[in-house]
Amino acid sequence: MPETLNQTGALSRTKLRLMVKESTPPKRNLAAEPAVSKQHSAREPKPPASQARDLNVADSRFVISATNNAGLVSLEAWPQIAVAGASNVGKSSLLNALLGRKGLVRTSKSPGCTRLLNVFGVSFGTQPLYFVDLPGYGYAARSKSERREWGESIDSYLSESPELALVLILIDSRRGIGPFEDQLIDWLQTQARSMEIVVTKLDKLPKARQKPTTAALKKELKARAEPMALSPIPLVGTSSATGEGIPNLRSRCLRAALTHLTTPPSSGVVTATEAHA
Ligand SMILES: Nc1nc2c(ncn2[C@@H]2O[C@H](COP(=O)(O)OP(=O)(O)OP(=O)(O)O)[C@@H](O)[C@H]2O)c(=O)[nH]1
Ligand SMILES: [Mg+2]
Repeated sequence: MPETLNQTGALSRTKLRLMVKESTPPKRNLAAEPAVSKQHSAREPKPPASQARDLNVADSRFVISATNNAGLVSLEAWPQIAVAGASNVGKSSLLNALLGRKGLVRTSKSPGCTRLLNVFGVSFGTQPLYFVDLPGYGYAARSKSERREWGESIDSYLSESPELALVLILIDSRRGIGPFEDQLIDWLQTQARSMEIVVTKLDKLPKARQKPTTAALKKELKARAEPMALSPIPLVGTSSATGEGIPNLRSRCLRAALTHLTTPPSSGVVTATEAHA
């Protein structure tokens, strides 16, 4: 049984629940939709070189807020990219940088700023896609039930959205991979979701520490993938303040989106052997 994410970072093995309140729109009938194509990044074809080089960012805008997956039924069937990470890690700032519009996504010095699934639309080149800013986990100043609800809404979204092409897992460059990221990576692996580790706030590290920090994280990801015969989760170092790594991350998001659109529907979960085929 897959692990359920929670807001405290503690490991739990409770069943995934979908928090559908009576007031929310009816849940999509996922059984009637094409099977989700879930792939590891190792199988992704490269986008056309011109798209990777000359990525034009257009039409950035806020689209909708929702408490869970059921609240996203009105969206177009465009690929979605989720932005997950601890409170204050820099999710909303990263989105502003990726979408090329300062102030589009609300950021704050105080943790717990983002409390809903906030969806933003953008075109990378000619490809429209959605970015989904997830509430930060680990923010203790809310009530226990509120934190549980957040965990459940993130669970439902990450496990059930057929359009979810990639999950960006943000890690503060000064902190590294903690227990929650560990749990999130393991759980997303059981869901066979494509992931990318995004190291944030690189500018806050002394220049001489930046490369060694990302290199050490890459080594850690390689070590964790090896026993499962999987390719390591890719990693990109970024700073929303200086723009470092942002064009690279955009083209990686586009690549994941195109792969999601072109990969024939599969039965869902990809085994370690399939991921290496
Ligand atoms: N120096 C620097 N500061 C950053 C960077 N990214 C984010 N910050 C700052 O970190 C704080 C938190 O950023 P947010 O983008 O609001 O973080 P968040 O993860 O969306 O936070 P929640 O919505 O509360 O979960 C803000 O004060 C940002 O200005 C960065 O790359 N460099
Ligand atoms: Mg935020």
